[in-house]
Amino acid sequence: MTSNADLFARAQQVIPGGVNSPVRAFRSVGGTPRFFTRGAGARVWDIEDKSYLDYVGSWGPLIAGHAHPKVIDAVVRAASKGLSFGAPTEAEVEIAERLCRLTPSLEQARLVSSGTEATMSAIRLARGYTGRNLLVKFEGCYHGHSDSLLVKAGSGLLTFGNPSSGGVPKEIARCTCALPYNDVESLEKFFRAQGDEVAALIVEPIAGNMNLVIPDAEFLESARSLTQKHGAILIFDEVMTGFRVGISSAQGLFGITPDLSTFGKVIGGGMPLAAFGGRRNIMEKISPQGSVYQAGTLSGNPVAVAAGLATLEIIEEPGFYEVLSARAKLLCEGLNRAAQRQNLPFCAQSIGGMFGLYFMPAVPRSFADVLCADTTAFRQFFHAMLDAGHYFAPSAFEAGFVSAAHSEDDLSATLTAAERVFAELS
Ligand code: KE4
Repeated sequence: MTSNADLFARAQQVIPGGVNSPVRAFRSVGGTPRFFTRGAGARVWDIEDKSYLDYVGSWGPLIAGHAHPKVIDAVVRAASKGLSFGAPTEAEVEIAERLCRLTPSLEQARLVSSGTEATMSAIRLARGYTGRNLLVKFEGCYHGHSDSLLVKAGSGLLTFGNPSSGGVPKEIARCTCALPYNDVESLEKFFRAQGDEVAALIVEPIAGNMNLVIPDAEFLESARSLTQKHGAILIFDEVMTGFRVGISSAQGLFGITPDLSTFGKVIGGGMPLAAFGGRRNIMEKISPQGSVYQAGTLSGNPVAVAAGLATLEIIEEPGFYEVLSARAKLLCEGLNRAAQRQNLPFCAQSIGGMFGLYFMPAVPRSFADVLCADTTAFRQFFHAMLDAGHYFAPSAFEAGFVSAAHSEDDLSATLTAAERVFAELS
């Protein structure tokens, strides 16, 4: 039988870092990534046929659980009729109609194949619509890997961004300003100085890429009022939060209407499908109707759309989010109680079907807070839980996810394992 280690050594010969997306390489937790062979419900199996309760769910898409019969059936039926046409299909109209029905801020939507494409396109659209260049993002938020978004804060609040990755030209980074997340005062100060130059402000309305950070309502309300006042486009990046924190996503939870939104993950149910959308008078600027070019060979791919439609039908079932939220809450409350019994500086919180685990005394409210977490303790927790058959995100700076397939018995098994691990850590 091939081992994970053997396969990882082989992979590193032909794939950079042995993985097709960096976080999978376990660099921040150390050790050998698990090469999965199959998933069913709340579980995945690796190449050594070891099974794990999965709290990553492919980083969010698997909200219905792995290989959900309805999703697999829809994918098989679509695939049996052909994989791709590069021409419009009825299913694309159906999913766009469903996205617009479920998300009142969407009057039109364009389908793409990844969250990166969705945010990159939404930013280009906002720049084309406003005729401005400046983009505002927030430290700790991740919106995919397009050049304008791989930018970190400059030396001072009102200075331009610097590239956070090799290969990003300084000239492009200068068009992006990275401000502190959940900091109203900084946001107001920036807009007072440069608000009329801003094309768009893009934000994770609930952050999940610095671990879970739930902002104050006032922060998002300020983003909404300041962009409105200065004629800038407010983009809610709901690639992770979309249909994850509730049927109306984060914008519904907070009652804030963005100008544009991006979606991914859940709407594809595990297949390459994402979308951007918003007000009709903005979306009409997109080619072929308008002057802002955007395209994709596999955009709206019928097999991916079939998986997405089946998933969106499942999440619309009565009581879906009540159960999902209750399961995530049960996990976090159980972890908090177990850590308290060991007097460990640990806390956990959830919102909808996503959660954050923090080796620190209180839940973080900012990127600076998150950086104070004990990453060594997280690393020890991660590997001890992995060895016990419970797979959490291999980074202290990622959110976790439960699915509708996680039963109370599954969560109880995870909490029993965590009790033992916390005792070892204390
Ligand atoms: P993709 O290009 O990976 O489909 O989506 C980019 C993206 C955009 N916006 C938000 C809010 C996101 O969370 C993401 C991707 N999330 C990461 C998880 N932290 C994907 C995992 C990975 O990079 O391998």
